[in-house]
Parts: sequence; C-alpha cells; structure tokens
Amino acid sequence: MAEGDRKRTPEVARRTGAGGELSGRTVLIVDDDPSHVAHVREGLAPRGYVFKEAHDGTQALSAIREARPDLILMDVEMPGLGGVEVCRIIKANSGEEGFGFIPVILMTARQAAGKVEGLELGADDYLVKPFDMLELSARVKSMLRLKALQDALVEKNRELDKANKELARRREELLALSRTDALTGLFNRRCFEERLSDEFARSRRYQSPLSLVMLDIDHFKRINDTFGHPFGDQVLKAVAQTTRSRLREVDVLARYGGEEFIALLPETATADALKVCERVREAIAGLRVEHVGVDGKRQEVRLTASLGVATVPSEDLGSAEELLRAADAGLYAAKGAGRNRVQQ
Ligand code: GH3
Ligand code: MG
Ligand code: MG
Ligand code: MG
Ligand code: MG
Repeated sequence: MAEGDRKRTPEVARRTGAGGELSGRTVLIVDDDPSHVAHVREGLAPRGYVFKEAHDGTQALSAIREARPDLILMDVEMPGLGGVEVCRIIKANSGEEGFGFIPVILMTARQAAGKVEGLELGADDYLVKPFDMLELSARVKSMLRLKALQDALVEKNRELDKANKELARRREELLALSRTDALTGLFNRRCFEERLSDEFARSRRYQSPLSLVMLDIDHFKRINDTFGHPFGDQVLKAVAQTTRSRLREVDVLARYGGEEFIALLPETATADALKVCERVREAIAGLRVEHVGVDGKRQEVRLTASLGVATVPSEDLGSAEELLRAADAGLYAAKGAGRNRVQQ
C-alpha cells in the first residue's frame, strides 16, 4: 500500500464522516497479507463498522458462517483457496438457506487477471491495489447500502410470506366454519347439499350405489319441554357423536335441521345401508344422557330416533332431489309405523 494512502487516512475519515446508519455493520476483510488487512481496517475505522478478519479462503468461509458479515473485502491471490473460488462458493450459497446475499468486493494487485472472472462469478465490485482510501470507503458504503436494501427486501418478503400463510390459514378456518354446524360440529346443510350433488353425479357416472339416510329424533319436543332447551342441545350433541361413530370415514354426516340428521353413504347398496341404519338406531336407543336437575337430582334420559333410507341407482330416482324425497318418505313411514325404526 502506498505510504501516501496511510497518511491520508484521518483526512478520509474527516471527509466521509462516521458510518451513520451503516455503523455496526460487519465487514469481513480477507487477505493473506496481515499488513494489508490492518491498512484496510485503519482506512475504514472511523465508520464504526465491526471488523472480522481471515487470512485465507478456508478461514474466510468459516468466518462467513460464524459472523454473517454484511460485506466481504477479499484478496484474490491467496495460498490455497483463492478469492475468486471463495466468491464462487458464496454466490452459489446465496439462497435463504445458505449465506443469503453478501456483497463481495475483490481486491487484487493485478490489473486484469481475475477481474473479469471475479465479476462474472458474482463479485459485486472490484478494487485494484494499491487503492485510494476514499474510493475504498465510498465503495464499501455503497455496497453496505445495497446490502441493507437487500436485507430490508428479504425481511419484507418474509413478512409478506408470513402474512400470506396466515391469510391462507384463516381462509381455511373460515371455510371449515362455513361448512360446520356450530352445535354438533357436524357438516351443515349447505355443505351436505354440495356433497350430495357431487356424490350423486359420481354415482350416476360410475353406476356405483349411493344411499341417503334421514334421521329424526323421536318426540324431541318432549325432551325439550321436560328438561329444557339446553339439555335438548346436549342430546343433539350426543346423537351427533353416536351416529358419527357408527359410520365410516367416507360417509358424510350432517345436521340437516333442528333435530334432523342426514347421511350419505357412498358405495353402499340397500342391504348394507339398512344394516348401517339399524346399527345407528340401536346405538341411539342405547344412549343414556344424564340430566342433572336444579335440585341436583340425576336422571338418565333415553331417546329413540326414526330413520328413512333410499338408494340409487334406482329407476324411480333420477335426481338428488328425488333421492332426498325418497329418504324423507322413508322417515315419514318410520314415524307413522311407530317410530324407533328404519324404513326404506
Ligand atoms: P317427532 O317424533 O314426530 O319427530 O316429534 P318431535 O317432537 O321430535 O318433532 P317436532 O318437529 O314436533 O319437534 C322438534 C323440536 O326440536 C321442536 C324444536 O323446538 C326442537 N329443536 C329444533 N332445533 C333445536 C335445537 O337446536 N336445540 C333444541 N334443544 N331443540 C331444537
Ligand atoms: Mg494475496
Ligand atoms: Mg317432526
Ligand atoms: Mg323429531
Ligand atoms: Mg323433525
């Protein structure tokens, strides 16, 4: 380094001022010549940067991993791993999982050799030794600004990413909520109708059996009248849970209205559907829902339900609406025949 440069260092500091918003940034100086490292440090000292040093390429890589510098000033000619090679490694690992973006200013004594190569490999700037301290200072400052901008961008992107994920999560939540019956946690009627239309179309296309079940609690009004509406709600939840547990995963169960439930059983023909319904009916008849009166008196309340079932393909049932109506007719028949039973 020219003697003149050394003498000018305090002058440089005075003219360029302290580091300002860039003070505290970490600058890694890599050079196999310790006096050159010291010289660069001295030149940049007034700016308030934090300096790290490395004296060969291998040291540089571990310093980068440890210190995550904001800028690397790197000699090209070093024994072992040279500056151009280290630069290549840094730029190859510039993803978010790697080092991220770290600007590199290559420093070399030679005018031409390595310059084009270094820049092509992604060095961000280039200084030829001996360099003017003012120029060094200005280039460092501009690179650190670039790095700060890049960091801000990455941070903004991360925030945007997070916000997007949160939005997607909330959208999912809302969607789930819009499909759910609040009291029982089952699907609601609107969701069921969508599924019915899909499953009906699928059944028709593949000529696969599809059964639809309507279930209505017997004399539910009496339960409400005797034990109160909140207890009625408890009964509805118990019926929902019990019914759900008697169906397969692929079966769609929804609360259709007040004390009415509806189920879609894909790939299920009449005989199997009747078996499933019978199982559900029995389970509900076996339910004991405990009621605790205001006086603390406990009572096990029993209940029953009636079920109507219909199945496609069937000559008479040409639409999802007709399938629904047929199941409803079955339910009506079950009620008429004395309740607590399954009817086709
Ligand atoms: P049936 O055997 O003929 O079905 O008689 P039912 O008493 O069950 O039928 P009805 O249609 O006369 O009465 C249904 C009752 O369900 C009336 C209504 O107040 C009650 N209900 C509807 N939705 C809810 C609810 O969300 N919670 C409670 N606790 N009761 C409800
Ligand atoms: Mg060297
Ligand atoms: Mg009724
Ligand atoms: Mg009822
Ligand atoms: Mg009813």
